[in-house]
Amino acid sequence: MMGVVNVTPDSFSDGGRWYTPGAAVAHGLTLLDEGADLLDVGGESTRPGARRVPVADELARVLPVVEALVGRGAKVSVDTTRARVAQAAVDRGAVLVNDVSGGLADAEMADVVARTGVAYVAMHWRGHADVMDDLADYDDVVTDVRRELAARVAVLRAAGVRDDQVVLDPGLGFAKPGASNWPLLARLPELVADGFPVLVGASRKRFLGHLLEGPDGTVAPPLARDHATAAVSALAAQAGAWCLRVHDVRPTVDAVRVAAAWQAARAGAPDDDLAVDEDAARDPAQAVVAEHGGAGTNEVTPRRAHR
Ligand code: PMM
Repeated sequence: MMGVVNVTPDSFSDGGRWYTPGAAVAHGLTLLDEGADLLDVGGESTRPGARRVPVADELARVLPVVEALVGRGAKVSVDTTRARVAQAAVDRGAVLVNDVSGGLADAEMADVVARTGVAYVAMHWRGHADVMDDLADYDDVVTDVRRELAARVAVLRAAGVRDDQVVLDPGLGFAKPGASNWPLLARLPELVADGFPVLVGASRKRFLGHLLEGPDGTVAPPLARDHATAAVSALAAQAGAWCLRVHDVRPTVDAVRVAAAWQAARAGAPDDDLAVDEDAARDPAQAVVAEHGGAGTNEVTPRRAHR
């Protein structure tokens, strides 16, 4: 389970709430208490239409929070499309680089990932937030996303990144208008079958707001999408997702435990196992993160969690 710590004034989901370093760190610690295995610290909003943040501002937002959370024993990932920010965060103990551009925004990113050896999330992306709504033409969204992610993997391999560093993400909501997100979820096993751990970031996204529209057609606001997020997360876990990126951690932890218990019962596990096997009943990322190194080590091995 990856808990989101947005150090931004303008994210669609929680913009401004954790903008000071103190508030961001306190929020991260709360998410850990609620069951997050990893904290994803980001300093640039990717909401549709958002303008780019200067690199100096992104560094100033993210680095103190990464450093403080690593110092408190957290496993930290950095949500950035910039190689320079990724490198600086890894230097301060981040164990994963979460790049919503899959390396397309910064040609140096693959080299940083290869050199540092950290885990790397390559998300499906077609362009920055200010233009992505115009880049949403697909023949078949699932096939196209898988093909474009495979192209990113080829670039990573050519730069020397090992396969066991790589996690793939279908990029829900990124150049994906409302309805096109559902096939990506319903056909998640196809992406899982491509052989890399898969991260799903459905949390509070607009397609859930549309699903939960009121009778007068009002789109449900981001903070009213957490129950739907938990439901999607449970289904995604059951479909083979390795990691779920969420804002409100507790409901999703519970929902994923339900999915894991259900799956274990279907596989014929004895009742006792269902009652006591905490690791199995949580997201598999928990077990992986727990078994690798202490805070400040760069050891998260995505491939180990793959099922
Ligand atoms: N979504 C957002 C930001 N970062 N990272 C990954 N890997 N996958 C996502 O779906 C994703 C992401 C947008 O949500 P936010 O602005 O509330 O963080």
